[in-house]
Amino acid sequence: MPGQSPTITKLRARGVLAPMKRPLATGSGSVTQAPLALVDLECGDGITGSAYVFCFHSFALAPTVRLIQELGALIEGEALSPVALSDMLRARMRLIGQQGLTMMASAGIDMAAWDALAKTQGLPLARLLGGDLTPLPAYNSNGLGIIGADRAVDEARELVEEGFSAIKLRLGYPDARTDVAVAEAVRAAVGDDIAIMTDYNQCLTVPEAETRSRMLIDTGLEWIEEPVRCDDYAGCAQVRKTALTPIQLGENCWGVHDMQKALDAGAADIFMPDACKIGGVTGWLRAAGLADGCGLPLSSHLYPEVSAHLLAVTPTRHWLEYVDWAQPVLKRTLLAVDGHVAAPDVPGIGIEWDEDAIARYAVD
Ligand code: SMN
Ligand code: MG
Repeated sequence: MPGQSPTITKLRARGVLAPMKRPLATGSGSVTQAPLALVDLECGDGITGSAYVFCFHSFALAPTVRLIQELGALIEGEALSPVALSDMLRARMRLIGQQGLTMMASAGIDMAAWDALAKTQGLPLARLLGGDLTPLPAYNSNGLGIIGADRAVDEARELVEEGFSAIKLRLGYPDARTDVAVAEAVRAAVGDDIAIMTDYNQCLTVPEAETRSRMLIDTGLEWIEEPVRCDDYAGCAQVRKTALTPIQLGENCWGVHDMQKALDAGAADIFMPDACKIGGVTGWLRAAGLADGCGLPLSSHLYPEVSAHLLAVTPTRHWLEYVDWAQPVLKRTLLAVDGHVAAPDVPGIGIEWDEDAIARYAVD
């Protein structure tokens, strides 16, 4: 009926362990397979909203899938109104707190709900939100882990050849001199026109981070990401005082409330929320408002499929992080053209499951 939201009839979740073309060794552990919780939200009239949650560790996959399934009891029969649903789940989770798996499960549902809503209007999510499908500057964040200078040089060249003019190098070797040597080798291999982001994945102490950021200054890095523990906002602010390279933070902020605390502490020059940890599409839109308020450049973390839509409506948009980790279970490929990625011109986010692949990588 015109003016009425469809009703959510069924929430489904299942887990896959997808193979990664390039496993990733970071300063805080390795990712060799992509544990993905796949979410499907059925809303009647043949509309199903789909999204995935990247669970980081295989041990977190089954609990996340189970948690999403359990939340079905709270949302089945409700109207497909993503903001209202998201606020309802937050209120229902006040006693346990919306962090970790509770936030990831809620955000997975939120992304699937927005996908379904956009499909009911026959619009790409970016257009539903009032934006367009503009190509966004993207960096190739696949691979380039802690693999030594020789392999990093080869991989950096391959990543650029995939159509990108920006890549991300993971650092955090046992000694500072190796960090510098690897960064210099990669810079020499790709040349000065390629942007090189770096990521420490929280593995340094504050004094080490201050030293290493100084030692890396001549490599011309785009940013230094998560140099110290992600919730040590005061420590991060300290590093930022002495670093001449922008400090990037945000992938481990749980919701806009964490983001606000990080900003209040002066912890970052630039910010990169994770579409899931920030609270799905609803959380991202609130983060984009915060960033706009203080002129903070916003990049995305993982989830390139939905982030391409979200950055399209982010006034201070900066870089899209491109990873192909969900690609094995998706029918549509997000393509990079001249270092840019655009959201596809199809209804919703554009996530279409490859059911044969899902059957192959399914875990119970
Ligand atoms: C990262 C993300 C997810 C798993 C491992 C490493 C990394 C990034 O911090 O920002 O891409
Ligand atoms: Mg990171």
